[in-house]
Amino acid sequence: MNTATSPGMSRTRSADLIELEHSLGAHNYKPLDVVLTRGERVWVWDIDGDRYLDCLSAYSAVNQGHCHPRILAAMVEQAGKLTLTSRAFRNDQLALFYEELAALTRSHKILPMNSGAEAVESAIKAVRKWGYEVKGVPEGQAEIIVCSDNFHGRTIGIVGFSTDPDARGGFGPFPAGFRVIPFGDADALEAAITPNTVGFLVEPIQGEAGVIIPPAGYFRRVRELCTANGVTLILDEIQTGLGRTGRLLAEEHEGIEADVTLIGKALSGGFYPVSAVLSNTEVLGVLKPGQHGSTFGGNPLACAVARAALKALTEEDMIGNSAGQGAYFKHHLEGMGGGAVREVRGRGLMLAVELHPEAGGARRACEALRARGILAKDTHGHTIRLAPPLVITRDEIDWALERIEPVLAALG
Ligand code: IF1
Repeated sequence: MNTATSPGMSRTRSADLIELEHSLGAHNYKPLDVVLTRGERVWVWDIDGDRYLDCLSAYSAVNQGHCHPRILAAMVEQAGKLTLTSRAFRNDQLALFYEELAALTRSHKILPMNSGAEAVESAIKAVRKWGYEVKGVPEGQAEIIVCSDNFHGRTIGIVGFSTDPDARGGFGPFPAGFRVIPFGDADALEAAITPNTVGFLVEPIQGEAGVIIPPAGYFRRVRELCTANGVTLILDEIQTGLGRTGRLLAEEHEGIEADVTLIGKALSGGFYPVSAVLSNTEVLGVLKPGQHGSTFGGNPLACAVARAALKALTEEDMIGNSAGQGAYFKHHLEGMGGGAVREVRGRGLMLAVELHPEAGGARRACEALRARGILAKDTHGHTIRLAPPLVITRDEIDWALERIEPVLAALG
């Protein structure tokens, strides 16, 4: 009997897989109980054959859409040629990856890594070293300023400066040298800067915090303060970058340029972990042979995949589509809710619907959306994040709106 064509059998299979995961895996996630097996563009299918519109895009890693054919072809081709050399030797993809990424982002130096957290850690290392060697900070005294409600990853260094008790609690001791200020408050930044401040690490829009957009003009003042005080401005664009907000980088909305920009996630279109530290100053120049590295960072498979992912993003106008469809989606979300919606926030296709506290919670709303064929993720209790792949069409947004409306209306 073919389980794939028998609903009864595959329901059992779905339950079996969930049970197996539960018994063998660490319980550091509580996913929706949908077991996905296939994806194409904005759509994913579970093992029962039910189709869903993906409104999470793997936290913006799948901006180009699931299984994008050009990225797939590049991956398959490169996988059959050469996958990993380590950085002990050179490969013929790395230089081209640098060339294309530098041209696109107008960066001077690039450090390739794998995960987003590794890019963040790498930037912290480079900026500290730059502080000692270039800025002249006394050894061991470098300070980095970060924001409350930040999300930059899961390593010890990073969770050490998280303000989320779940992310940080029980994992200490942590590295010193970080100072936390409120997000969106340039006066707080000015007050926190000391002669030992080497960097300010911040998300252009706070993602995990619930798609929080800072006040207009905030980043212009941040840029001025960093420049005036010799502080490296490090923008974590791991989630906001690569078209998600309707521009290549979210910094463009603010009319500023970071000194160091971190990208990851969609750099591979979801095929492979690829991240990078981009630098416009000589910050990355302080890293000398033997002082930093990664077995997989800059490998030819990663580079070939990333090159194709960047081409798909730019040549297929996904960034323009993100801006246009995002504005349309947001406008229509704002017009619905039957009282349950407190606020709709976002830029491009990085959107969030915040519910009133009495509306019964965003997790419940996401379960209801799932029952209607939409996969979305709750955050912080009352916020639903909506971030479909950037290839979504007007018709597909209308399809989503038709299903979101009754769910929000039923929340009361
Ligand atoms: C998980 C959130 C999103 C990020 C920013 C660095 C990283 C991330 C701005 C680290 C990663 C992910 C990781 C994912 C949940 C997720 C997330 F809800 F936690 F905040 F996207 F909204 N900087 N974000 O958003 O990148 O090391 O994971 O490659 O399950 O932890 P990574």
